[in-house]
Amino acid sequence: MAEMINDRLQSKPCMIGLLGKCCKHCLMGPCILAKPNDKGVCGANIDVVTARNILRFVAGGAAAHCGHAYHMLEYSDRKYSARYIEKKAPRYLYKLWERLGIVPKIHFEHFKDISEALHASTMGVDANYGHILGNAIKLGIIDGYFGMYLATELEEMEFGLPSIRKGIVDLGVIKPEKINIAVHGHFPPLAEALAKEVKKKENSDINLIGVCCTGTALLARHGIPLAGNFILQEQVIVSGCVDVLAVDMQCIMPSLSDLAECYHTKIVTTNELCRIPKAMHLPVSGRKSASDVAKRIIALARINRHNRNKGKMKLSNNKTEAVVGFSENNLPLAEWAKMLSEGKIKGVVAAIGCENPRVKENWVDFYRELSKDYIILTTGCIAFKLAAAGLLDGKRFFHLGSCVNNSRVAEVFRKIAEIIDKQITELPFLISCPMPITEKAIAIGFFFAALGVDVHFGYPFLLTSDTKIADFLKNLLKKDFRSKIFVETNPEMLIARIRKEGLSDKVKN
Ligand code: NFS
Repeated sequence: MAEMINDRLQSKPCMIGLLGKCCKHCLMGPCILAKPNDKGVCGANIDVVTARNILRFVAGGAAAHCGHAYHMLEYSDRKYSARYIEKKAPRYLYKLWERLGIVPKIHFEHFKDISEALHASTMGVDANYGHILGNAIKLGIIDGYFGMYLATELEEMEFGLPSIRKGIVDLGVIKPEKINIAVHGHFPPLAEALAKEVKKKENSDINLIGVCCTGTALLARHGIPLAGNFILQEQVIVSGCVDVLAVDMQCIMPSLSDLAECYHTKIVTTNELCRIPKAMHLPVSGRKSASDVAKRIIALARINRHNRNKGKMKLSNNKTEAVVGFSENNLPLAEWAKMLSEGKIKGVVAAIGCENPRVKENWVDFYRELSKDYIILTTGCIAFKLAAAGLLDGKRFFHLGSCVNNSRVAEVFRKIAEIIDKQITELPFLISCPMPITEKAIAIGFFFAALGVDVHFGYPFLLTSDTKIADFLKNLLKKDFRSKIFVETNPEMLIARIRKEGLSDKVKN
């Protein structure tokens, strides 16, 4: 029997690495800088090492989101304006970023910025931690516009806008009497082609279900059931009833193919970047191949269904209804702006990001409590968790889609600020990412901080280290962006703090 995520959690995280005090960018190391005055063999001190680690984290996240947008551009053969950021960003912020020299300027040059970040943070290049952190904010802006905004926009052009509807989430959407095909990852072209196929009468024996962000995109656009988020991906196989699991890219556990060996599920990889040993590879490049691969996957699932092992089925009854499909285009923003001005709501909080299995605190209750005074927007894997808890009623909680759809959260903030005629930073908005896992989640945080929004992380990472970095970043953000990135791992402490201080006096902190 293959190990599962709970077994693997027995391997404890390295506390030195977690706090960014390990430098492994050259082979004189890895150097451990455990005490404040320790230096690496090259002489880099703890602040430089931590700052470089942060920059590399943000670069990794930006590379993933920009890669997503880039693959969408290739897929749909579209172009975008060389002045994309200038067109999308609020004017006053664009001017600020320009003054600080952190606007990526040239068409497609953002890929160069990402590789330059790796360059700058390698051994023997940028040794000024302040400059390194400025670079991290620049990559946050790149992540936001050339990653999340562009990917969302291209997906909407290609596959349509989401619409408000009821959907079903959780593992109980797997139907033993049907042929089950699951799609998992982040890049939706194949999943969209499958969604088209399963609408045909001759495919009424197929139950298409989603996992992670590819699944979230299908849920918002078509109401296709979402079986699970990141931490449930292995459980999808353990059901014993999923005949094909087609994966595209990002957040796909390499363990899936080992696990599938113990079950009948066929794993199919569909993106050139993402290969998994023992999986079948059927690459999707353009519209025609997406449709061809979708048909092949259906045929494969029909044959493979006969290989199910009845003795190994483990079905779940968990199923919850959730209202999904919100965006800046269909939310009552004028009404919210009025409620905010009149004090009828205290602010807007976006619960975003992953569900980290190392985090044991109850963040669901935190948002439940917060929703009494605040509107809660949500995206990504945490949105699944809130949906499974029955909170996504479309009244106080609003599901805005996958993680690249955090551009919609940014648009909601931008538009409300425009209606009230204030800057984003003057309003009680908060990005809350209680259980980050990936570099993408950190990059998203840097993007929102550059927009002037406070950003909460609920898991200790590089920023909690006792170096000068946390303070420097705090002051830099406070001075220029009037925002902060902070870590609070205890939901009760955070709720008490928000109750006491609210969100609008953040600028003074
Ligand atoms: Ni977001 Fe989507 Fe989930 Fe985290 Fe991964 S699926 S892009 S990174 S784990 S929320």
